[in-house]
Amino acid sequence: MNLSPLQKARYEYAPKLPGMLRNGIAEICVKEGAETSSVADQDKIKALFPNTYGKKEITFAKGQNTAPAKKQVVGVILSGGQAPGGHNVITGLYDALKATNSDNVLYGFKGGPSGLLEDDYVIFDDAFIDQYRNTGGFDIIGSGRTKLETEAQFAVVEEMAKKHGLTAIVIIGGDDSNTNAAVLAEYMAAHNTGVQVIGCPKTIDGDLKNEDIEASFGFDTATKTYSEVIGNIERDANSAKKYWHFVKVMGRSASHVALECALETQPNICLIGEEVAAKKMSLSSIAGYIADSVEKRAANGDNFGVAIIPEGIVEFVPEFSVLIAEINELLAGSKTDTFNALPSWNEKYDFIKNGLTAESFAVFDILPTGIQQQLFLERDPHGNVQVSLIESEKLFSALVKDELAKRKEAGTYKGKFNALHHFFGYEGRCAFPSNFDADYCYSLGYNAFMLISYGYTGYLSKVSNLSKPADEWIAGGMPITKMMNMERRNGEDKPVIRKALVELDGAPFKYFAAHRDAWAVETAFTYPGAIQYYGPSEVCDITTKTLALEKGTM
Ligand code: FBP
Repeated sequence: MNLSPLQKARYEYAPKLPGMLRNGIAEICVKEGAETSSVADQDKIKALFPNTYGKKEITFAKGQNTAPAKKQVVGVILSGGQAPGGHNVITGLYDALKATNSDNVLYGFKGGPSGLLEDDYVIFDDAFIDQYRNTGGFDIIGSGRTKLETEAQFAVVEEMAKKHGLTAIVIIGGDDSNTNAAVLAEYMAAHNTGVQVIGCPKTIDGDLKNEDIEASFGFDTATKTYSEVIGNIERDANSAKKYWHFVKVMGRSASHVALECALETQPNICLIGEEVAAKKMSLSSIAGYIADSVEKRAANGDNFGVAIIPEGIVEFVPEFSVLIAEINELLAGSKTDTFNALPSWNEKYDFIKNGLTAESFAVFDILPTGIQQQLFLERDPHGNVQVSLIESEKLFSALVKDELAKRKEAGTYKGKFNALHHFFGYEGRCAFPSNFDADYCYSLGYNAFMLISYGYTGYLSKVSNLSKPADEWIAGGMPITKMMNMERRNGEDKPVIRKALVELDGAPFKYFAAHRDAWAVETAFTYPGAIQYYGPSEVCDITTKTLALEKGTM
């Protein structure tokens, strides 16, 4: 295999563990804390998880290892979207497992949860693992979005576990996958299988976080990657002084990624979906807000700027959500065929006009034709509009252009507006993990094995105190049921881990809100540059601004 110099160097990088895990396996003891209860709906969650509810919070410490000697055969899966550092969770898990007993075995089930259902796996050895140390991507075993959630699937997993003699399963995933890990743990306990289930918190979106989980892995690297490129674009904008750049960044629903990139790069505009929903903003009021910045900057002779748009924004705009719901209804069942049979866009347009309420049609009608067509042509297998495919960066720049045309006519705006569009998503999901993510992920995996060897199940691997240097990090575990509440999903009440949206009274948003009016008018760009892997710690080991603000260290 041809290796880049950085790839070679990263193979040699020794990830930093929390201090209490550094003395070797023989000197890791466990301290049990208080019993836990779920964040809400305690009686209902307790009834659904009779075997795994209410367990104790645990932390590891330096001291004699008292875990029972037992050969461990562990299966691991990667679930959902890629996030930098996933390989290190697996290498950390492998190293702890082999350091405990060289006869222990680690299976990697391929392609996500489906690998476990279809018995598609590899057995890791040193040579295999060493090729993936400190590298980005999930290509070590692949990932997938199959949901592991039905009794029938659990029964298949039980069979697989029996077949391979699995003692534990580690699920590396986001809020949904870890919710399902908790349900699987309960199933395994209820059926006396002896198979433990441990989760690890992953997602670049940053929306798996709560009072116990300070950050999901991958968020640090992905946001640093996007911020590097946004900073480069800002510098280009400030050099050429002729374009407004509309940059969409990933984040399926929550706007944490956009907010962190804004804190890193100080753009003129950053929309936050959660604020849009709270203020019930309309598409035209958002366009007006951006146009105000364009107009003020133009008055200063600055016909350029940068606006960050979160991927999930449109679902937070109340009138847009109503429009989507009406379109889904309008095309339900056989009505899709009727619509598709109409020969021209003009006829389709009339069909839409007759089918929508006047309010929703008014919203539809201000959309650029390309977006209107996208809403009707690109649908998911259930016939629903695929909101994630909507090019919201183009949508908002078009709406701003229209608004500026009106202002030009009214004589208030005299500038030039040339927009360019970007979408940064996949570019950041498989970057070489930053030192933070390399260390954090390796620690999560190592720690997951410690939870297994001490016999815990239904726990999330927890590494906290993350705004401090790694030797001060605290390793332990938290019962997943503690993070759960009941929510209505697909017409049913379900126990789920609550998705963490941007908190409008949280420190990161407040910091942004306190500065954005100045950023909207001035050119206050900051240029974070590329992730640094080697060099002074204050350059290489910095955490996200979101974490620093949440922890009060910035
Ligand atoms: P996870 O929640 O599984 O971590 O994935 C998040 C994400 O990266 C989103 O930001 C994005 O909307 C989505 O995945 C894209 O999914 P896909 O890889 O299936 O296109």
